[in-house]
Amino acid sequence: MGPVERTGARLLVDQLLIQGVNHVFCVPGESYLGVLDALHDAAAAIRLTVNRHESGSVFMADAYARLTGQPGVVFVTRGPGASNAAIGIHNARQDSTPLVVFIGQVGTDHLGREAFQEIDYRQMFGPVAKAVEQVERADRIPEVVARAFQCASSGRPGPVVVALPEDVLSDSTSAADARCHQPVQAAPSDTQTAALRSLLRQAQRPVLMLGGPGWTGAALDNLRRFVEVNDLPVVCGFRFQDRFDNEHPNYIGEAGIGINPKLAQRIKTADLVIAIGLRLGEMTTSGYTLLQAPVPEQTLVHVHEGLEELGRVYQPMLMINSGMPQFASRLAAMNQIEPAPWSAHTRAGRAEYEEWQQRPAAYRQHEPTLDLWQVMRQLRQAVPRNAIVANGAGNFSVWLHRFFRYGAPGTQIAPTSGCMGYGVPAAIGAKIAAPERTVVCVTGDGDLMMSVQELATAAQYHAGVVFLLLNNSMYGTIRLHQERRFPGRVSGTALVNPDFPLLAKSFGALGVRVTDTAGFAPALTEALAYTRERRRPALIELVCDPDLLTPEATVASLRATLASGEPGQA
Ligand SMILES: Cc1ncc(C[n+]2csc(CCOP(=O)(O)OP(=O)(O)O)c2C)c(N)n1
Ligand SMILES: [Mg+2]
Repeated sequence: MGPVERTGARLLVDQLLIQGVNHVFCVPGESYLGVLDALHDAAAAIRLTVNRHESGSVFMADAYARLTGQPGVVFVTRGPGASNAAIGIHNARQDSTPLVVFIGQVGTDHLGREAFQEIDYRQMFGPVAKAVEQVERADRIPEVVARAFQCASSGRPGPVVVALPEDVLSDSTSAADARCHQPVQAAPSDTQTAALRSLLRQAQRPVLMLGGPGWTGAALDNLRRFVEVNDLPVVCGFRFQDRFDNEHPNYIGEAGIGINPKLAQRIKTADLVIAIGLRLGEMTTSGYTLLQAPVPEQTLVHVHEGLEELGRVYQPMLMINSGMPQFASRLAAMNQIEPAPWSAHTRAGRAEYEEWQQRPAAYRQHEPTLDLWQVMRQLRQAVPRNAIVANGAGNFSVWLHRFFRYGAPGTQIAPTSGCMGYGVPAAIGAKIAAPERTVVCVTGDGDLMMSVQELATAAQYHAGVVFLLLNNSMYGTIRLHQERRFPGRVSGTALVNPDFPLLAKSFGALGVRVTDTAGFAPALTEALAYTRERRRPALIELVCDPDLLTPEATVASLRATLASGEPGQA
């Protein structure tokens, strides 16, 4: 565009259009009224979703970004708005989600005075966001916005914060537009792929670990071809279970919280670990025990988009800085390794996964009236394979992650940062991004109540999400840790909850309570039909047995184990 006079706010919205933005999530504030006004004119191209809490805006934008592959965009107001958004910014950093979060700021002539709601965002978000920018002149809006999108989407993606002083939005400028950003990823060299092949040729018990951002459907197809040709066992990292079809005979499980002990052993005793796309973080490595830091016993190959992740904790034998599509196409082109002596090891890994999916050990002590093992199996059968399943944090997610089988890529939306309150808005954001798909959110009584206000957003935007609430009337995860460390001394973990079906109904949602196993299947059928036909949310409250802490442990079994002095595996 030529030298047209525009306000900073209008120039900013024009840059959003150029960057390909078609959806913005926000809670309004007087600090960026001009932007809201410019969005009014751009309404045909940019949809605006207004939330009830800024964490909801960021979590919804996060899910939207994961599903569309485009950076999610959020607007929040200064001070309090920014503070409410912080949880989502932290989560997006840990999840490597590309986001651009615009935050209102005091006028440039008051900066540094601790003016009304002023925060120095560079200090506040410095260690949290991938980058923090503050635009201090209207004519530099195009440059800074382009940089924010470029940074958010290249290398290891992440959240970028952009502070917008009020006068910068109201000033006029004839600055020219920027261009659309171009996400940039590295590619492996011939030498690196040859080195990988040579390490694989020497292996007897290799394990491939998969996860992280940046995968496309085509990249995962290429990876699957490589896995099938070489009959390799595949482990998905913590909350990246949808990167490989869980029904596939080469899938052997998730390296996450409550890992199958046999899988942990298989990884520990592997002679070659090829980690592709995922961070070798605390949750995926069982607290840095599956691999020793800094020099693991296994030969380690680490492939990651972010240069800074390579050699961060571990010193791999081979490090490859590459985007996932770039790396996977090289894998697909690699000649088959012959002979591959590990087929029996792959089959054994799969058999251990199947065994781990059988009836939970805790049922030996305690048969629950409402069987969550059956619930997860029935859920699996009732929803299409491309259904999106979101969750937040809590022990309820252990049942889902262990007994559900994720199918296609982009079907799991779960926070690797373990932040409560994520699942509810993320599921709504996913439904807004993909209205034709079935979206289910599995949540807990603690987790739901951290974002319950977003049910209003779901109703307002016709997001027909099915919420499965596992209500055990407590912060069960913390109670589990409490029973291990301070048995019998319940402190700060019991909850008195509202009438959840009634609460759901007040938001215009279907609200159903299920108290036994037989009640679940009909309730799910009703909820799926309701969300599809009425385009409104539905909530199924599952009244859970508080004694059943995990699939492995009841309160009684945990106390007995501790009393006998045996090391428990809970
Ligand atoms: C925002 C946030 N606050 C606190 C925690 C610590 N925390 C982890 S799980 C949990 C309890 C979750 O309760 P609920 O959703 O009821 O699930 P349950 O463990 O009972 O199945 C808490 C308090 C957290 N992870 N995130
Ligand atoms: Mg609970």
